[in-house]
Amino acid sequence: MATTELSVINHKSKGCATSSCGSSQNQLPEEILSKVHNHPCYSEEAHHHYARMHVAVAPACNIQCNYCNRKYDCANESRPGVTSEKLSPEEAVKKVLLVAQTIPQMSVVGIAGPGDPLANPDKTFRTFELLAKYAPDIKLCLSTNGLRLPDYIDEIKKYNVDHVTITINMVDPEIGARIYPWIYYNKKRYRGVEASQILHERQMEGLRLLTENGILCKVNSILIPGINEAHLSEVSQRVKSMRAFLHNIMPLISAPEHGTYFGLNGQRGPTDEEIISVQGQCSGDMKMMRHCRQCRADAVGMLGEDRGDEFTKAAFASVSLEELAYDPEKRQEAHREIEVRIKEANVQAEEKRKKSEEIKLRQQLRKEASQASRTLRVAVATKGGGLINQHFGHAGEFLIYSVDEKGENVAFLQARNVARYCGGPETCNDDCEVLEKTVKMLSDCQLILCSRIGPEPLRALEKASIQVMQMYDLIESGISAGARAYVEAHLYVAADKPGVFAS
Ligand code: CLF
Ligand code: SF4
Repeated sequence: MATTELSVINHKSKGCATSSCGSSQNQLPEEILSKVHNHPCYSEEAHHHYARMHVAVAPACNIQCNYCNRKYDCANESRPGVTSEKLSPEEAVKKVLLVAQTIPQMSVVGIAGPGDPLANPDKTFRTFELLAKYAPDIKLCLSTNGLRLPDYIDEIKKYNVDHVTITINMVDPEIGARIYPWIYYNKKRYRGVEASQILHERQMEGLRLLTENGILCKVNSILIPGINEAHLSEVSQRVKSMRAFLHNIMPLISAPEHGTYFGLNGQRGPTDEEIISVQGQCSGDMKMMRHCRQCRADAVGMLGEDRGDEFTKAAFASVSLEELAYDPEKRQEAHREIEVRIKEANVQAEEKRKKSEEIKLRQQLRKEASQASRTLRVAVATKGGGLINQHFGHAGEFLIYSVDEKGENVAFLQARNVARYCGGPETCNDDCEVLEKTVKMLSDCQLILCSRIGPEPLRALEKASIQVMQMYDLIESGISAGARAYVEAHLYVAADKPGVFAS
């Protein structure tokens, strides 16, 4: 299969509902947007609405990957490199026209194997040539191991193939030697580190030429535990520096029955956690694709679905190319409807986003308000000496402090003068007006600390929801203890249990 879309498995990844893929269309330049807006792989949004199909016209390959065995084929398996039928270019185009009639949302035709498209250049470019003639509105895409990429940039441009995927699993040939046993290049077979060195240089050269020529390039990397998982962030940085558009980390699919070198030698695929972790390591430097479905080389339909069975050779064998009606206007109409749906979905999503931001903001404000209310304000009656040592009625001033609910962060705020409520045994308890003013003056405090208090002012303060504690203590430690007791009593009250205050 196309190198790229290679022997990796579907890995529990059917159905992607996330909207967090790095390939979101937000803030892309217009010329890029027009290239990706209906490409289901390059745009996470588009994959909900547009379909792709692969035509399996490229059986041969020019390298060997330890995770690939193209002889293994299972019609029920969604796995790169797997195909049920190989097609000639003419058959491929007939199939495309048939699919285009039936699935008008199919917007992209890719060649992704089952071998490497550029190891089969005649078939690959003949297919693209015919597609440009018979279905000019369909986007063309190819997926390659990159070995021959620098040789075919002109053809790729000529047929307007503006999406190319390169599978790059390493930028260090020592690591590459553990993935690629050999390559076949310039009529010679290379092995080991030398083979990977050549492959690496050709991949980098191909990527450079693609981006210089304005062709969008996605890089697929197969995550192989124990071999390249720690190396892929370096791959990501390198390809990003060379202006690759998107990076797709795909899990190795490895099972003995596939007959691959890795499968037969016990090389395991990554766990979900390992995939997420490596994607996370790479995402800081690179837009990540997270909705890949690791398609078969003959996949048809929306990503994650496979309608290949409806379009076997038998379905178009007896029909000529000319007989297959291609109605671009009908397709455009279908695409216009899709675009309207996308716009409506975007408006709804934007409204939802705004609502959820409003809710978040309100929650935040509430949280801040409740945190603020957890800072207590405490009034202290003192004769001096840093002590809580004054009778409430004798206090000519109160010192106002703030303290948090844990009794920490005691901070002096201000002193407030009051008229003495109790001038002595003769006048005590009979000056209602003074008491009223004092209570009002302290109404922003939750707690009053004093050495003693009479029953009349205690009642007045309780009525104003101000708690009082009688104590003789240093001011700071008294406030800390008082605040903790207040919070505890407050919880009791909240639980409908009698408070411990108001002694
Ligand atoms: Fe096919 Fe690949 Fe083109 Fe897409 S697939 S050649 S870029 S049209 Fe897409 Fe399939 Fe993943 Fe490939 S979901 S395996 S990334
Ligand atoms: Fe693709 Fe060829 Fe590697 Fe197989 S051996 S995965 S076809 S590049």
